Amino acid sequence: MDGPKPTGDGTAPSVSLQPTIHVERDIEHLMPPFKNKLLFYCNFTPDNDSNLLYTVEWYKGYNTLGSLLYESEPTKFITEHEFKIKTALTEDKMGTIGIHLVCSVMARREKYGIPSTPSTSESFFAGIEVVNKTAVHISTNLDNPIIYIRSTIPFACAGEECLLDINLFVPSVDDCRLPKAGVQASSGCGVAIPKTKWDQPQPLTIALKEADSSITTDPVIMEVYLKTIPRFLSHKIFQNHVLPDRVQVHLSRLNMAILNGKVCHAICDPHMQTFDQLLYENQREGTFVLYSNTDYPAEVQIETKSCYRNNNPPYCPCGVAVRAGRDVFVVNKCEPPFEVRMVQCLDGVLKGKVTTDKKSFTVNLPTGTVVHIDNQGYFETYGISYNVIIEPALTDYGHKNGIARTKGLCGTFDGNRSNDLLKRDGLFDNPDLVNHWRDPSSFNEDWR
Ligand SMILES: [Ca+2]
Repeated sequence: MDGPKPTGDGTAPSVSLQPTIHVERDIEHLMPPFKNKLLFYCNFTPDNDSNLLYTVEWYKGYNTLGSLLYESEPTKFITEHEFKIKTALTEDKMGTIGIHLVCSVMARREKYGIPSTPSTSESFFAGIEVVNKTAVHISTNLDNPIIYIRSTIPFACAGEECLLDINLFVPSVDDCRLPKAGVQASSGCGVAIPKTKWDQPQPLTIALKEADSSITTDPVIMEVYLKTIPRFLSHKIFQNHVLPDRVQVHLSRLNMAILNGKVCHAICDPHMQTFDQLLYENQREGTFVLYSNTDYPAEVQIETKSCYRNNNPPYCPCGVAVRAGRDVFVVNKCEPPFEVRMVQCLDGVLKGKVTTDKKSFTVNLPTGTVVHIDNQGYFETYGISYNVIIEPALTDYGHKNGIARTKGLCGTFDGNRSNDLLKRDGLFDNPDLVNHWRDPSSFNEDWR
């Protein structure tokens, strides 16, 4: 027979409520004293029996129930709004952000009746978290790593555009072991969360603070913390808060080893070698891009001529132009008038960086790359031939934003020989078809 179920019959209700935690910001108070607060609701669908009384308990805890933060009075579920207000966990009872919360609901038939088995929510992290929690790796040759910071709770501050600033810091508890190099946010001090986009992950790029020359062990592992700004008066629970997630950063200089013995060369009569030591030939006349750094404005061009000026092989490099910024150093011994000079010196970055020894030249680029222009003299009747040898630096290695740091006849310097014959259009010649006596099909022409 239908009708109201009896209450107070001494039995516990049998309910399964599957509560979930939701958070809201109370009405914003934008004038002092700011009474902004967060409200956490334990949402569930009530049982068909509208006479049941529910007790909502709030715990601090992750997977297990920790300390009790708040326990509501046994409350009837009459309207959802009223019930939520009466059973909500408020910010003042939470004490701090950056904790996990669990809510638990029990039902009774009367105020002092026997409670049902508690229905417990999944834990909810109430705070600001690092989304990608795995260690990040920094070296001079890798793209700077990005971590994402996300708030799971809204905050109050004046203006639609207002932000909550979170700063990156390295604790100085053990200065002796910390590398001087260190890390920093690539722009500003950290990351800012916009009020209106509080639940959207915000990227934070971590960069080396300075050159890694002071890092002597490999790798150095350090922990970096994130902390909200010291004063956030409009919503104080957000101020001076250290995020529980730490970011482990691995600083590495292991890449010094990758430079060992790696040179690119064009030696008479141009026998070519890329940085990754692919050998090929360039038996043709013209001006070619030998080396270009895609990250810094540095480039080396060579001019080749038939060594005996008879339009037949062999061909010899007889001219070299080295550009860094807007400075250009030129050696031209291909055709008279011969010249060796700084044709342009607008930035002064090559000033004092060209040394001469017995008609040979060494150019030190700001990138650390060294260009040797060695006089071979074999064909002096017709001009002078040079062996051009480039010693790469760490700034030449690898890729940045998906783009190889070097291009040109020296190839892409990344330890992978198979991608060395990269052309301007992004296509490759087949490295398997070239060797120390055979030209690639179109690679050389492409860098003319
Ligand atoms: Ca390569």
